[in-house]
Amino acid sequence: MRQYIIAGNWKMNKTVSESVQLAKDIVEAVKDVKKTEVVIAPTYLAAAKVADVVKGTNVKLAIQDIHWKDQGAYTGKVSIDMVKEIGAEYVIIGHSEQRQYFHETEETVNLKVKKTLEAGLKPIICIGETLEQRNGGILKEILGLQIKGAFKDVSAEDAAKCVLAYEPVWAIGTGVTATDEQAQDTQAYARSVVKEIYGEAVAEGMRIQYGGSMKGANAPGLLAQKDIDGGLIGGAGLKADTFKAIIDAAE
Ligand code: 3PY
Repeated sequence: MRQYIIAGNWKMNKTVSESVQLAKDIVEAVKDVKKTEVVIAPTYLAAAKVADVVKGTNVKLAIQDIHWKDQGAYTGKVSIDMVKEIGAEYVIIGHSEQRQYFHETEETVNLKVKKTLEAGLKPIICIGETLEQRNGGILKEILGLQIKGAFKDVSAEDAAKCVLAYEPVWAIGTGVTATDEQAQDTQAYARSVVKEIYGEAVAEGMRIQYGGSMKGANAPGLLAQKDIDGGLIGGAGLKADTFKAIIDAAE
C-alpha cells in the first residue's frame, strides 16, 4: 500500500510573515492527520522560518527548486546543503513553470535529482504534457522522455525514494482539471515507464501525485484512482481549509 502524499506548492505566493501564519494554520488543521504525508513548499525566503514552525509536527518541508552545484557564482540560486541545513525533506524538481519560463531541461532535471538524492533528500519530480503535445498524439513520447531523462544514471535504490508528480500543463493554474480517467490512464502509463526502467517492485512502490487544479471538490474522484497517490497542490494549498479538504479526501 502506497501512502498518500499531499504537497502544497506555494509557488511565488505569500510574504514571510504570511507564510509563517499559513504554516501555523496548516499545522493546526492537520494535527490529527495520521495516514497521509503532508508537505508544504514555501518560497526560499520564507523556508527557514516555516521550517521552525513545522519542526516536530506531522508537516514536512519541501523546497521549490535547487541548483545542482554545491556552491559558487550562481546568482539567485540555492544549494542542496542550504536546503538540508534548515531541515527540508523534499525538493520539487522540473515543475512545468521551471521548464516553461526558466530553461529547465531533461539534463538539468537529472542533475538536480542526482544532487538531491546524494544529499539524502527526496525529489518530487514533475512531469506533464502541454495541450499541443496531448492533441498532437505525443503524450506518451513526452512522458517517456521526461521520466527516462530524470532517472538517467539513478540507481533503483535511489529511484525508490523519489515521488513523481504528473501535472498536465493545460491544467495548471487554469481551473481545468484532467478527468479522473485521463489522470488515471496517464499515471498508469507513467508507472509502466518506471517499470520498464526499474522493474515491478520500484514501479509499484513509487508514489505518483496528480497536480493541476486539484481541490476539495475533485480530490475524492482523483484520489480514488488506482495510480494516483496524492496531489501536488497549487492554489488550494494557499489556505489551510482548502488544503485540509484535499487531505481529508486522502484520509
Ligand atoms: C497547480 O496545481 O497549479 C500546480 O502547479 C501544483 O504544483
